Amino acid sequence: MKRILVTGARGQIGSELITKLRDVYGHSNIIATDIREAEGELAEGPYEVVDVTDDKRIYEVAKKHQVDTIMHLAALLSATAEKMPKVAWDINMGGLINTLEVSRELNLQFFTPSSIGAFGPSTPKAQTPQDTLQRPTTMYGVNKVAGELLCDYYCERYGVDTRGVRFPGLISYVAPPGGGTTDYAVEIYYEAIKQKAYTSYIAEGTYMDMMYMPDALEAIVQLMEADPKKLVHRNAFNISAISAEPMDFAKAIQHHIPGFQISFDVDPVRQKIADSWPDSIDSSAAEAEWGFKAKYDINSMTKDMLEKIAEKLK
Ligand code: AKB
Repeated sequence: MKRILVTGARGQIGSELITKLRDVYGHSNIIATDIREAEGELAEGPYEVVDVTDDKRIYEVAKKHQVDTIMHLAALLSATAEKMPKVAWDINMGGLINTLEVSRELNLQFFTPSSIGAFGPSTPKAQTPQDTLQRPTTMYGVNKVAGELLCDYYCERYGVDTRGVRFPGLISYVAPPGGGTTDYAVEIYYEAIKQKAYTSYIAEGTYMDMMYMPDALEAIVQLMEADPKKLVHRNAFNISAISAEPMDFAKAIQHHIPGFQISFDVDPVRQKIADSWPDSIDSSAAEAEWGFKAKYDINSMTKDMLEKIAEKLK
């Protein structure tokens, strides 16, 4: 049975990952941590306030709770990182090396997500291969590529069992994403319910990979449980479910809300980031090495998102 310390527990992934891990491994075995105080369901289990730039605090909490795994989620996303590149470097790289060091010292298994942001304009755009050119042009992308390499380094050099995935834009209804380029694909569902209309900051025809949160959470658990002998890659696996542009979301929503209208007011900063990312990525290495398979497509995800958000906003 695992005992897992999760950083960034109040973020978009963390708030749902904690619930999933508590279901799989038992309530008391999941130590949620975040720079903010606990709120809602998170407060019902073990919880510690941890700033990931404070290496001593991470060590103290990991040791106190005798964890055997760290899932390190705390990070600034792409659009925020573009606004504050130096802060992004300090949090994203500082947090990563601190959690890797604690994993080395305490001999822990380690997971951290990379992203489609680890690719850049010179990367092949369609069905981006697992192993390919990675020359991103954003601070977030620079952090993600450096992070992938650092995780491989800790595995090779110190034998830390590091594993990761390159997440596409994640779509969920529990906690909002913050500061990402793909956030429009979450906002569109809330505005569909509230206003029957959405103004997209990403231009029509801009394809990016997306995934529904339940598939993302299942992928984390599956990868961490995978037989290490079968892993050729580690940091980080391409995983994908949906390649879509804003009109694809609009059409899927119109199926349930026929009067839904989409318009465009493009944000040049986030559009530039989106244009530098792949249109779709190839997940065949993840499928072959640990059995990754997404369950949700854009239609099944849209149905569930609209039902859940309507319920939430009642
Ligand atoms: C972002 O848009 O920054 C994230 C990501 C794709 O990593 N959602």
